[in-house]
Amino acid sequence: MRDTASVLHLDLDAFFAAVEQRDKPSLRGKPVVVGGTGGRGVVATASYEARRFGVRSAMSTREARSRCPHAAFLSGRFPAYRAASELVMAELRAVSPLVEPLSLDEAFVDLAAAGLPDLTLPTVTEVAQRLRARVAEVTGGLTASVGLASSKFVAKVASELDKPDGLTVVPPGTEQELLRPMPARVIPGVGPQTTERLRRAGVHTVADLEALSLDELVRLLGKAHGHGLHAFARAQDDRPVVAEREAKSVSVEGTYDTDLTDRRLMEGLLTRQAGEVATRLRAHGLSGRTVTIKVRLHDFTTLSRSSTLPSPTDAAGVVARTARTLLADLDTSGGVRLLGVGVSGLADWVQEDLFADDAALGDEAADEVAPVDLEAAFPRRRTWPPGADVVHEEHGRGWVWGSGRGVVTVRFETAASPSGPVRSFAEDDPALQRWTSTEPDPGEVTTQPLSSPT
Ligand code: DCP
Ligand code: MG
Repeated sequence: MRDTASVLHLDLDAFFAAVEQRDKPSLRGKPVVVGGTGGRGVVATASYEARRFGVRSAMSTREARSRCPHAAFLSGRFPAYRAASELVMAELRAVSPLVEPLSLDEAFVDLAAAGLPDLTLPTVTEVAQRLRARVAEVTGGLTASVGLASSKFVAKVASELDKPDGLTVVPPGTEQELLRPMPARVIPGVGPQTTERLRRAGVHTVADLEALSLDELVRLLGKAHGHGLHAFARAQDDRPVVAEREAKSVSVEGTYDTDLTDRRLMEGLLTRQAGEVATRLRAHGLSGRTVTIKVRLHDFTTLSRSSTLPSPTDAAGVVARTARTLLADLDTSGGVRLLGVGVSGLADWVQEDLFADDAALGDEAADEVAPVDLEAAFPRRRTWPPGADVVHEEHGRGWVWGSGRGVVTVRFETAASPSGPVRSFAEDDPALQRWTSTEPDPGEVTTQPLSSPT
C-alpha cells in the first residue's frame, strides 16, 4: 500500500441510462430502464429516478415494470455506449499513461505515473475534479463518480460512497477506519457464496473479518482465499494498476432485430463472420491464436467464450470451426440478439511454412457447414425496438417510443434539441428508417477487447 492517495477509480453513473437521457431530452429527470424489453428480459441498468422505485440491475424486466410502470423501457444502443466509453477512456489516458479499464464505464488510473508536481491530497483532489469536469464536457453531460485512495481496493470502495456525481478522497492512514463498519462483501472476491460462509461463522463486517486470525480464515476459506481476505481486511492491497495490454484484436459482430433461435443459422452467421475476420487479418498481415465468440442472449446477458489455438492462424476455416465449437457449448435456446467472432493474441507475421497445413485444413473446415441462404432465412424485415434511433424524411431524427399492431410511434428529438413531439406511422412507412451513427468502421483493426462488461 502506498502512502499517497494516488490510485483513482472512476465509474460512470447509471451509464446506459445516462446515455439514453442525454440523447432523449424528454427522458431527462425521468425513470429510464435499459435492458431486455421482451417477456423474459432483465434490467441492465436503471436511471437513479427509476432506482427510487426499487428497480435494480439484473432484476427481471417484468418485476421492474410492476415496480415502476411509468418508466421508459428501452432496449439499448450499444454503439452509442461504446462511443461514450471511448471518449471517457481517452480523457483518462490524457491524465496518466497507466489506465486499467475494468468495463465500458469503469477504470483505474495511476496518478503516481501522471507526472504531477506532488501527490498531496490537494493536488490529487484537484486532478480528480478536473477529470470529472472533462468527462462531462466530452461526453455531453455524463457524470462520473470517483474514488481516490492508496490502493485499488479502497479507491473502488470510495467511488461508490458518493454516487452519483461524487468524489470521495480517503486520506492515507484512514483506510481501516473507513472499511471496518462495511459489510464483508465490499472486499474483492467476496461473492454470495463466501458471504454466506462468513455469515454462518458470525462474520458480517470487515471489522468481524479483521478479528479472525490467518489460521481461522484459512481453515474457513482455504489457503489462497484466506490469505487474500486476511490482507484485504487490513486494507492491505498492493495490486498495481496495469495498463491495458496492447492486445489488438480483429472482430466482426452483428446485431439482429429478431432473436435468432436456429442453430444452423447461427453457425452460418459465425462462419461468414469468421471469413470476414480472416480476410481482415490477412489484409493487415496479422494472425492470432485466440478465437473468441460473443453472444448476447434474448435477455441481454452477454457471454463470451475463447479458445486458444496451438499456433497463430489467419485461416477462415480454423477460425470458423473454433467459433462453432465454442457456440456448441452455449445454451441459446431462448434466442440470440448478437453474435460476433474475434481473433486476438495477434502476431504480425505468419510463419507460412509451418502453418501451410493449417490453411489447408481451414479451407476444408469451411465447407463442413452447408451454406445457408442467410438473406432468405433472415429477411431484412424492419423492426422497431423501443429506444432505437430513426430518421423520417420530413420530421428528421427521433427515437422509437413504441410499436405494435402495425404502428410505430416516434418521438422527434435529439441530444441537441428540446424535448420533441410524438407522431405515429405505419410500420412499413418507407419515409421512416432506422438510423445509425457510431457503428465502428468495419474495415478497421480495433484495439478493443472483445469481452463485454455485461
Ligand atoms: N450492466 C449490464 N448488466 C449488469 C450490470 C451492468 O448490462 N448486470 C451495464 C449497464 C450499466 C453498465 O454496465 O449501465 C455499467 O455498470 P455499473 O455497475 O457501473 O452500473 P451503472 O453505471 O449503470 O450504475 P452506477 O451509477 O451504480 O455505476
Ligand atoms: Mg457505473
